[in-house]
Amino acid sequence: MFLGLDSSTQSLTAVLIDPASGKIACQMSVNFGNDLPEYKAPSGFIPGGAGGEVHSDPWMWLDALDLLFSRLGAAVDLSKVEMIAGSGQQHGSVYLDATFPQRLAALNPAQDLKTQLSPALTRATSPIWMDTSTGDECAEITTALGGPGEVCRRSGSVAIERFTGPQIRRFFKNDPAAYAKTSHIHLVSSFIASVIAGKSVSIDFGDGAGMNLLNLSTLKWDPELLAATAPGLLEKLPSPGPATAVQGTISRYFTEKYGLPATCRCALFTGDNPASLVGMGATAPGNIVISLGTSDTFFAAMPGPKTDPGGFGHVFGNPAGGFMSLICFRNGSLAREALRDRLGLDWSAFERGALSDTHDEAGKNLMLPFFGPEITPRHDFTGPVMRGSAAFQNGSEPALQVRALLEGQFLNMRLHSQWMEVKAERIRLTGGASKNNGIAQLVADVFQAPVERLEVSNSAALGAALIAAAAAGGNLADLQQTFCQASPGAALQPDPSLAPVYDAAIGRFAGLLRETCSAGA
Ligand code: XUL
Repeated sequence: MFLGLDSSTQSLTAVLIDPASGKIACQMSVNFGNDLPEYKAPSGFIPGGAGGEVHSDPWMWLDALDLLFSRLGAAVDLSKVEMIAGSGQQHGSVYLDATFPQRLAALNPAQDLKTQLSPALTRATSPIWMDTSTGDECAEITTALGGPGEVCRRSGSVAIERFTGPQIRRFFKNDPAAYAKTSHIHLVSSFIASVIAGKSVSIDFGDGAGMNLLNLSTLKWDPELLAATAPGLLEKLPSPGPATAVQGTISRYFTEKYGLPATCRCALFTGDNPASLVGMGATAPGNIVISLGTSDTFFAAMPGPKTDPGGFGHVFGNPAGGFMSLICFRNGSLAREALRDRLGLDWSAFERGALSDTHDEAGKNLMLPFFGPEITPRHDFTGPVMRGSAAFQNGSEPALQVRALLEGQFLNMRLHSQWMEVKAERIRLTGGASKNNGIAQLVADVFQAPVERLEVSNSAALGAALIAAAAAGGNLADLQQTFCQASPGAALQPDPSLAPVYDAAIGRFAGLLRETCSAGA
C-alpha cells in the first residue's frame, strides 16, 4: 500500500491506496479548526494579521501529524505501507536553527513531535500563500534583477507577494538576528517530509518553483535571485530534487509509535497543485484542470517551457517530469457567493440561471466578475462592471446576471490562459462549485471542450499516494488510469452553436477589461 498526505490550508489529509486491488483503502482528514481548536485558527491560519500578513502555526501542523497517524493506526493496518509521499500548501515557509537535524534524528516515540521539534523554530509562525505583505520586497527583488521579465525568465513567475523568496526577504529585513540564527528554511511540504524521514530533506522541483528562487533552466537555486533576496541564503536552503526521489526509510518515531513497518520508505513531498495535477490524471498535455474553490485555479501540464508575458501565470514543476502552468483567480466562490447573496438566490436557482433559462442570452451581456481586488488581472476592483440590456443592468432579471457572472469568470480564464497555447482536449473540473451541472456546462461551452468530473475529491492527497507508488517503481500513467477515473455519466459536451458566440464575446470582454483597468475604475 502507498500513503499520500496533503497538508493544506485547512486540514491534513491522508489517502491510502492499494494498487493490487485498484482501490482506495482509506481516506481521512484532520481539520485544523475543528480538531485542534486550541490553536484558534478556524480556517487554518491565525486571524487578524496586520498589513496583509497571513501566518499559520507550524506547531499545529506537527500536532495534526500525530493526531492523523494515531487515527489512521486505529482505523487501518499500516504495516503494509511501502512508501509515503505527500504535498503541502504552496509557498508557505518554516524557519529552523542548526539543531533541527539532530532533533529529527533523536525523535523519541514516548513524546510528541511538537515538544521535541518546536524549540528548533527561529520564527514562531509561518507565512502562508494568502499573505500579501511583501509588496516592497517584490519591488526590491525586481529592481535588483533588472525588471519583472528577468525574474520571470529565470523563476517562471514575476516576483509575487505570496512566493517564498519575497517572504524570506521580509523576515531578513524585519528580524535580521532571527534570520542569522536560521540554518534551514523549508517549505510546508519539505518540512513535513523531513519530519517523516527523520532528517532534513530536499525541496522538490514542483513546489520549489513557487519560491522565485529556482532557476527553471538549470533546476538549481539561482545565484542572482538568492543574492537579491537575502544574504547567505544558499546555505539555508535544502537542495532541489525530483518528487519521486526516495529519501530512505521513515523515522523510527512513526514505525514504533504508529505501526508502520521499519522497511517503509519516503519520497519527497511536492506542492498541492503539482500533486493535484497527478491526482486529477492530468500530467500529460491536453488535459486542463479547473478547480472552483474560494479562489479558482486553472492548471495544466505544459508541452514545453514557456512563461506568461503578462506576468499573471506561474510555471511549476510537473511531478511526472517537465513543467505545469498555474493561474490563480482570487474572485472565485467569493464572487459567486457575493452575487448569490446580493440577488437572494439559492444554488439551484443559480444552476437554472446559468443554464436553460438564459440559453438564448449567451454572450449578450458582459460582466467583469470582480467583487473586490483581483490578481488576474491585478486590479483593485470595487465591484462588478456591467454592460448590456436594461433588464440585465437594473437586475430585474437576476438569471441574466448569474449567466454574465459565470461567463465573465470563464472568459477571463480563457483570456488569461491564451499564452499557454494549449488546446484544451478535455477539462477536468474539481472543487466545490464543480458539482453544479449548470456551471460545469458553461465551462464546456466557453472553452468548447468536454468537461469531466472525477470520483475522488482529495486530488492532492491521491496524487501524493500515486507519486509514492511511482517512486517505488510503479508506472504513473497506469496508476492514473486505475485511480483517476471520471465519474460515469458526469461528462458534459460543449454546445457547438455557442463557439462563435464566445469567440466574439472574448474580444468584447478584453476590451471592457482594458477600458476599466486603464480608467482605474
Ligand atoms: C498557488 C497557491 C495556492 C496554494 C493553496 O500558487 O497559492 O493554490 O497552493 O494551497
